[in-house]
Amino acid sequence: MIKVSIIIPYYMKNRFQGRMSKGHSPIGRSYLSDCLMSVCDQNRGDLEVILIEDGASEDISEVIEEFRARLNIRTLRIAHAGTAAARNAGLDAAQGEYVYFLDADDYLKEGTIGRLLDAENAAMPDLIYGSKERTWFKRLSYLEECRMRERTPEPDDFTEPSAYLVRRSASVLNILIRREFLQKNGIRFDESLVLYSDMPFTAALLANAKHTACDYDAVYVKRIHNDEVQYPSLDQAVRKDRTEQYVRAYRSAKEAAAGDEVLCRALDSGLGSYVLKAYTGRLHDRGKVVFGADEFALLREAMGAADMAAFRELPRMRRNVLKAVREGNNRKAQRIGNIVVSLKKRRELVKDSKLFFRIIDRYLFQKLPIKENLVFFESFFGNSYSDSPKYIYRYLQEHSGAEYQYVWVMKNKKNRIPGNPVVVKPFSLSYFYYLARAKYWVINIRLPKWIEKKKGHVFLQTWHGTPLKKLVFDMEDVHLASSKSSYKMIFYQETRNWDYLISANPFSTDAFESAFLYDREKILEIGYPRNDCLKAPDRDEHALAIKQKLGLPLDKKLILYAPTWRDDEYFEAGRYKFDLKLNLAQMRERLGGEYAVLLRTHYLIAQNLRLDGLEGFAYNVSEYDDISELYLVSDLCITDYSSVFFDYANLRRPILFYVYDLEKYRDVLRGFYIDIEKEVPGPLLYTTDEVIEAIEKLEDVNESYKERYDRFYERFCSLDDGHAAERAVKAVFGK
Ligand code: C2G
Repeated sequence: MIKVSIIIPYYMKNRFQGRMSKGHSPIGRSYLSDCLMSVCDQNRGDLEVILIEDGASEDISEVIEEFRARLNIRTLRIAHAGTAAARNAGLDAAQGEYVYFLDADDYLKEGTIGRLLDAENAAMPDLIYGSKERTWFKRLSYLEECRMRERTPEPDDFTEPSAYLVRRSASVLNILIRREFLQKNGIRFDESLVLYSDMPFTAALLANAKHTACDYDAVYVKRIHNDEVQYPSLDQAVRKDRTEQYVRAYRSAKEAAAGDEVLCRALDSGLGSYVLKAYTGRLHDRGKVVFGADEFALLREAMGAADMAAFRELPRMRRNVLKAVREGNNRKAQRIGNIVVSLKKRRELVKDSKLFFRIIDRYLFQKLPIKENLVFFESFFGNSYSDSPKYIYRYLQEHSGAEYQYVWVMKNKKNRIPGNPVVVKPFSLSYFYYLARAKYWVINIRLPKWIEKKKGHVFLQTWHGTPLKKLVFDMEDVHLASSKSSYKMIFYQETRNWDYLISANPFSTDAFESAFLYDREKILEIGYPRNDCLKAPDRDEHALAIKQKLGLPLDKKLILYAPTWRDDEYFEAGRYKFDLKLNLAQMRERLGGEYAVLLRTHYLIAQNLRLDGLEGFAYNVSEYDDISELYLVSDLCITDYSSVFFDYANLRRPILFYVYDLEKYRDVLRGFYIDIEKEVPGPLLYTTDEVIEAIEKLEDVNESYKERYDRFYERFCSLDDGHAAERAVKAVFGK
């Protein structure tokens, strides 16, 4: 006998048709896999899955086939008509004693259905509900995270179904609903609602249910979409009819509630939140609600029927917004709403010292004409004079020196840059001034989203590495310290400002196209200017001079250890932690006679690693400007997932991969573009011992990786011939 029919509507479509990220299977399919896997995890033989495929959706037959053997699964394909229609089709097909709605982009915690069923009692409840958690992450990461943390305690109103269920957005998710009860009361979804169809449905459930039961530990996991550009969720989608749909759903929910006091109040409180979002919140900011006279009239009418007692707990200003809407005074509502927003903004801005300069920039600098011969350079947030911007600058200086004026961003202004450019501190007044006036921007990292680029500016984005780790739109989950919700959207807007993007090889061109959703035509596939010095005829003399400048031993071989950063280990946005796992003391013991180590942390690492007791063996070169010069001085390189090895391979010197956290980094944090186990030009090592052994037997390592190295070199390094800066300058400056 089928106890529960799980109804899963599936509709996913990449809004960027034809520009599907290449790095992994389309997001919808991996969401669905997680969803179905979580149903398998329920470990019950009395479930049926009814999957309703929207006809306009991406093909998911492969995923379904994968699960056929493990799940009792039926599929229905319907015309594109929205979630309500799909769920009704599921209801018609269901055979279970209970029905249960699950969205294809969400998943269940282990044992959720079992727990809900355990709550069933002699009173034969019509509804049995559990709780919901929200996450940004795929199932495996979420489950891992659950093991590490305590759950938030049960809210006071959890056992009051009307109050609790409507407060959590009147959603039908995570409720076992007795099928007979639905049929007897003729409860179905209103198919004319594309958005908010849950609200009247849930209201009808609550108004008609005689008995309910619940279990807080039966958890439904709602996955928040991080890609509003390609895969916005219904909540994130921009829709003209949002308010009309909301008000209609609210009205019919009120009707269904049929005077049930708690239910009506919960619905009114939801209406209040919607109105406040429109006047003071994010929906308003991001244009998700189209908000004109028609919308106002609808909200006014709805508010007119609401019970003001539902808003008693709100702060006074917000209550006044609602009152003004109710009185039909839109201007007043907007005025108060704007005050609420500006107070909120002011609190944020007080903390932001750059604000004053930004205002001057907008009203003064932006109005000044662009200077045709001014070139603005920035590398790694002003941390260094380095990377491709440095080599492009040098080339320009040498070949067209007097024709241009140059500006460099440097955090430490004492750092001397050859050629005496103007040096500005990041986000200082002069930074804004020169950025606004310079025609050319040559930059290797992202700029803050509020930087204004005018017509006439030419932005050469050099980027900073051939990607091993997946980037932006190819990342399924975003684990960064910065905002997970807007990361992809902001990145997308930002990349629209890049007029040119440098790529070191055809592989990077493909990756950048999918990762940045960037137009191939604008990519300069010319090799990396930063690698010019690795192919320069005087590179050995140059290396010797650097060794002397840095006081490095001339009689030892030098090992460069240059790991990358971890997305989920941070103090705050832009300041990451690093846990040194390579045991340098042990290395000194066994290798100290022949070798010394240069430790180079990534530019996002905010910790200064101490090397006490390792003097004469380990040197911290993290502050040194240009890692390309460190490549030149070193005899071998150890890295992990950093793009460093793509560049280092230009020297054809040995590379070792110390990847103690490979599984987590690859499978949870980022994902890779290439198969690290098969394609990188050196061995993967997991302990300091293994690293030491590989160094002791370096000849053998070189021998066994020779062929792979050759293939790798051919694929990733063949454009780097020492003249990439020249090609960049010709393409952008026409020189
Ligand atoms: N880098 C460095 N020191 C390190 C690691 C990196 O100076 N210990 C520099 C190198 O020039 C490297 C660049 O920073 O190529 C980018 O570093 P990655 O470790 O690859 O990481 P990330 O900054 O996330 O960039 O397409 C490349 C990706 O964007 C990766």
